[in-house]
Amino acid sequence: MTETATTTEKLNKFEKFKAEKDGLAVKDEISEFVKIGWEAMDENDLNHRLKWLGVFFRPVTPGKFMMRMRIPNGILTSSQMYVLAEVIQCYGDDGSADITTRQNIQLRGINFSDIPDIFNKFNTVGLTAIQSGMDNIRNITGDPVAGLDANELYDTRELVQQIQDMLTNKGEGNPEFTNLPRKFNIAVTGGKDNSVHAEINDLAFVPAFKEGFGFNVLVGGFFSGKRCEAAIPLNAWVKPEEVVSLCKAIVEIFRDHGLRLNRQKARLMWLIDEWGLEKFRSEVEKRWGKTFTPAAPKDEIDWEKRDHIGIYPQKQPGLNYAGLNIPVGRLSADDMFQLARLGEVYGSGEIRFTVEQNAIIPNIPDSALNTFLTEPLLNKFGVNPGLLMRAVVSCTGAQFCNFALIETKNRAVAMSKALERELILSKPVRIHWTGCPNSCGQPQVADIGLMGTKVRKNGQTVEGVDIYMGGKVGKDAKLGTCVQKSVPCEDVQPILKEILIQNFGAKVREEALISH
Ligand code: SRM
Ligand code: SF4
Repeated sequence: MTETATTTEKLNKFEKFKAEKDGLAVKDEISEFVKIGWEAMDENDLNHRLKWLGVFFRPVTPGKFMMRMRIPNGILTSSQMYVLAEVIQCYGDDGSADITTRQNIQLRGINFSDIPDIFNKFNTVGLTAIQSGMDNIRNITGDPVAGLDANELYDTRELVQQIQDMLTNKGEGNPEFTNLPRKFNIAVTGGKDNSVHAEINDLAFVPAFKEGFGFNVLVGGFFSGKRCEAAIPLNAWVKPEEVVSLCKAIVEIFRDHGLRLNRQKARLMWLIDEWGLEKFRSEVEKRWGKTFTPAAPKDEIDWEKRDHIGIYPQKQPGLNYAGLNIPVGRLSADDMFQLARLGEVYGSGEIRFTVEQNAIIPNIPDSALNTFLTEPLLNKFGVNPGLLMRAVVSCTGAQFCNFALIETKNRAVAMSKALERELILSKPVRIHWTGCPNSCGQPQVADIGLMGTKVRKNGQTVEGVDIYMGGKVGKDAKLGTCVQKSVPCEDVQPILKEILIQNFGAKVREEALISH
């Protein structure tokens, strides 16, 4: 138990239920819960503690649960993908999956009584969903083309796996980290284009040379309904072999000293504010047991961010990776079987995900490319999509999320298609939709971000958005800001059209002009 929590009498309700019973305790109780049924469960077990197992009760679809996996570095084998597809296939139209903005997969439509069996299936292929929600460390992101990219500086795969293994006790659950003050995000980037949005993580490692190759450390990045901050430099440079122990030290500091009184002020940056960066840095040094080497004066992020959509040669001669555009990350069981099959037949039995909610199939030989390109799945998930579709990102929204103020995913796809019909674009424009100020769809990193809100129109309350602009990713990443508030969703399309024309060089299609 933390200093902050024990020294106060006024624990918020989340701290109270965590103090009453450890989140991970539900691991041993799941068979009992299944026996009594979810309707009879204690409210905190159902709504909150199950998230320590990656199981989410969905008030919008009661009885149809969501499971959030952990997919370190966003990499799955085809066998793992088959298992995930089999899980949701049982639920007919209710079964679906989403690729998330953390290179991860969420499964939907899950019947509660099937959960123990599903965990057994996960075990057979080395999958885990442990500690993926609530006050735990989220999926650890890494470079999506790690080990494939001729220009990469560091292959992040093993390191990301090691961090996950340390924090989750190899996927079994780690009692040391079951009671953090709040969620915690970690990213490791190994390429020159910052493919993981390092700047919006609580802890991020970006490539930098000092005494050889290593990483500059960034801390405190986060989005919340109350406040959004880009991560700041810790003025520390570490060698790759020091990353795991430093992650441990920083997460321990957060666990033991993070602020817990007010849940809206509990992310790592609030502790850094309270202590000041110098004190935070020196407390981390003490916990780590080493003195920091000051940061390298410059990091190696000096490329524009790539979206990885298309066919690209790998550093291995004769091999290619294919980046498939999965609109807003939504997958059916059949799509997943097909992706797994494509990975197996054409590649090396591997599928990867990006933080833009797309998929990559690596290791396709030159000789197989032409046949690969004739696969029917590529008609749905193209390698050369329209310039808005290829970059659209959306959070879950009202279909499944009870925080949502608007429907997002269907709207995002429909509007991208409609705008592509009206406009000729010369470059991709990254439009991110998010259903509420929690910002899971990261509107602040987008060229154009749309954040769900409720607005008044003609005396009625209707779904609307606040519009963000100016987000810059990759080199010199910077967060966008709100430029227009409270636009009813039904009025958004013409406003986006105008923004695309004025700010992104779009031209109106002649056919569109004629049909007007
Ligand atoms: Fe998120 C809560 C979905 C990435 C900030 N997020 C939620 C919940 C769990 C709320 C709930 O219980 O319904 C959403 C689940 C809805 C559902 O059924 O899918 C949810 N968040 C998502 C996902 C699935 C959006 C997506 O469509 O991709 C992403 C899952 C990532 C993963 O695999 O773990 C997701 N969430 C993010 C990100 C983006 C990121 O990490 O880069 C953020 C902003 C960055 C950050 O956290 O600093 C984000 N989610 C939040 C917050 C605000 C956190 C805060 O400090 O206040 C909440 C609310 C909360 O935690 O209280 C939240
Ligand atoms: Fe739900 Fe809001 Fe997150 Fe969208 S941004 S998934 S609506 S919590």
